[in-house]
This record gives sequence, C-alpha cells and structure tokens, in this order.
Amino acid sequence: SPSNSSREAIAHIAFDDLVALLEAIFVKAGTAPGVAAILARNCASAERDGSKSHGLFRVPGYLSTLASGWVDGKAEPVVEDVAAAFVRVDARNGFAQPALAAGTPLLLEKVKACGIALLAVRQSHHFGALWPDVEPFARQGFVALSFVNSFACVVPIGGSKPVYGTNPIAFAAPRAGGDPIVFDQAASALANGDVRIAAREGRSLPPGSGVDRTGAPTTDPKAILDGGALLPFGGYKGAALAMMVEILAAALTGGQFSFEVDWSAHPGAETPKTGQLLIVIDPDAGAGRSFVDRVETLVGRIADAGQERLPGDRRYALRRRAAEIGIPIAPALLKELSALAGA
Ligand code: NDP
Ligand code: PYC
Repeated sequence: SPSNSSREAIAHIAFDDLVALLEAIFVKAGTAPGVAAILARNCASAERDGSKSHGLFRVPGYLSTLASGWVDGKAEPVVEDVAAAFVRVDARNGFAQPALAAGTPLLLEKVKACGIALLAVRQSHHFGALWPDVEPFARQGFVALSFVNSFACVVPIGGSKPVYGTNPIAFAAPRAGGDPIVFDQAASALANGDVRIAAREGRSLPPGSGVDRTGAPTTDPKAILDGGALLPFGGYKGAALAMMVEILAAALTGGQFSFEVDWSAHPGAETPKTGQLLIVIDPDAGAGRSFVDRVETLVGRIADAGQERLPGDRRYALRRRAAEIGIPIAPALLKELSALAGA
C-alpha cells in the first residue's frame, strides 16, 4: 500500500489524471467501476483542495478495508421514496457517496416540489471529507446541510470512554455570482485523520485535543490513538453537536451509532459503517429571491468587521491554483500510486 511517507511536493498532477489513476486503483481493489469513479473524484477533490486528511492519505485505508471484506465495493444502493419530502437509501454495506448519488435525483425532485427534503442513508461507509456532499447543491442554488457519524473515538464531557465519532457537520449556501459558502468541521477538537498525520510526522497537538488511555489530558497524538480518545471541540458545546450528529446520522437514518461499529472480525478495516443525513432547502421557498443578496449583506459585514477568510476560501484558492499548475504530489507517492494502478 502507498506509504504516503514523503509529502515533499515537487511534482504536479492534473486533476483528471489523478482521478483516472485513483479510479484504476479502486477498480483493481475490487470496486464496481461506478463506485470507483465516485470515490476517485471524491478523494482527488480532497487532495486538490488541501483537505489532506481525506485525500491521498486515505488510499491505504480504502484498500485495506476492501481487502478485509468489511465493505462491499460493488454494493448497489436501494432508494426508497418514503414521504413527500423524505428519501431513504440503504447503502447495503457500500460506500456512502454512491448511495448519495443514487438518491440525489429523487431528493432534488422533492426539494423542488416541497421546498425542503431529507435524504437518510444507512448501512454506509463514509471515509471522506463532507464538503463534497453539500457544495454541489449550493452550486444549484440550494442550501444544504449534512451530518455523518463515524467510529467511537471521542469522549463525552467528563467521561472516560469514547462514545462519539468525530462526527462532521457540513453546510453550504449559494452566493451571488461567487463560490458558495461552505463549512465542514468535525465535532471533535481534530479529525482522527489529522491526529494520525500528526503522529506520523512526530508533531504534538494543541492542548485540549484529547486524553490518553488513563483519561489524562495529552497532546501526544500517539497516546490518543493508542487507547486514548479525542475531546469534543469547544467543551460541552461541541459535545452537544457530536450527540446531535449521532441522533441525526444514526438514530434517524437507521444506521449504527459510532459506538456500535464493530469491525473486530475484519482486521484492516478502517471505514466506519454508520449513517448520513442530508437536508436540502430551496431558499426561494423561504426568503424568496433576495436570499443571495441577504447572504452578501452578511458576508460584507463580516469582512468589514475584520474577518479576512471565510470557510471555504482556502480550499477554493488551492483549487484555482491546482487548475493552473496541477495538484502537488511527492514523486515517490505518485510512483507508488501508479504501481498500484498497474500503470
Ligand atoms: P478544519 O478545522 O480544518 O476546518 C473546519 C472549517 O473551518 C472548514 O470549513 C475551514 O475552511 C474553516 N476554517 C479553518 N480555519 C479557518 C479560519 N482561520 N478562518 C475561517 N475559516 C476557517 O476541519 P476539521 O479538522 O474539523 O475536519 C477536517 C475534515 O475531516 C473535514 O473535511 C471533515 O468532513 C473530515 N472528517 C470526516 C469524517 C468522516 O466521518 N467522514 C469525520 C471527521 C472529519 P477551509 O476548508 O477553507 O479551510
Ligand atoms: O478523520 O475523523 C476522521 C474520520 C473518521 C472517518 C473518516 N474520517
């Protein structure tokens, strides 16, 4: 598997070439071509936009999970039309993003008819960043929110046992003539992926990141990964959001809570099998056509008040740069990926 050992960026690859390379790797690892295409685009998009913890860093995890038999790379999601504004998708132990793609046409029909609709995905493995799941809706003029739970690695406030996943929340809203506003953030102090990257690079974490196996506060990523746990971000406020995500992404969808994920019979498994909720709203049904102007009023005031960077700005800047010069990649990693693809 690719070691990701050298991250020195001295080569560049075009986005479409990286997608093609990853697609070949996923097909070779046993996914259906349609699944490979969706995962490859998701993973390459994260790498392009600087979402490093969910870009190429994840390839070994995808491959070891597929090899472990824990996930079905050929699963065909089943879409159910359950109510006027409610779509349910059984991912049938496959990846979440193909399930989302399968349910999206019906979801959009319902959003247009009702002004709002929900997509509830269960029995799904989400191993990626969440922003790619909401940004496309904002590009079509809708407001979108998504929630996904993961695997127990976050302690509740005052607790000593992990209960919550890192449980990200993503939000996207259209802007007048510009890239949508998108934020995507874990409910934990850090994403598990970022803890693993810090451990690999020998970096310590900020205070308040996690606890070791005895429950004592630690800034050592290895102690967090080796029997310890992450803390929710922002104390009890982040903990409440982590709890909400469990309820929305698991209880409401028919998926598993993070603490119910049991992959012990599948050594090598890394993708949590849980659930995901997506809420899409047509702003024309609420504020009417002035919605994007109201968003601009808010954004203008935020800028006037001194905030120089909106969530999403960093990613869009990296995306524009990648369109000009390609995505930075260490030559050794590119060689490993090419070998895996059989190229
Ligand atoms: P970050 O803390 O890196 O960023 C959270 C949000 O804050 C982003 O929208 C980011 O925008 C924005 N932001 C960061 N710094 C600033 C700043 N100085 N000013 C304004 N906005 C800022 O994200 P996390 O570490 O919480 O999560 C990382 C990724 O991990 C996410 O993509 C998440 O979906 C993924 N993840 C996936 C899980 C899964 O189960 N699949 C579980 C947990 C996490 P920008 O992107 O532009 O920097
Ligand atoms: O980085 O916390 C994380 C994560 C969990 C599942 C996928 N990513």
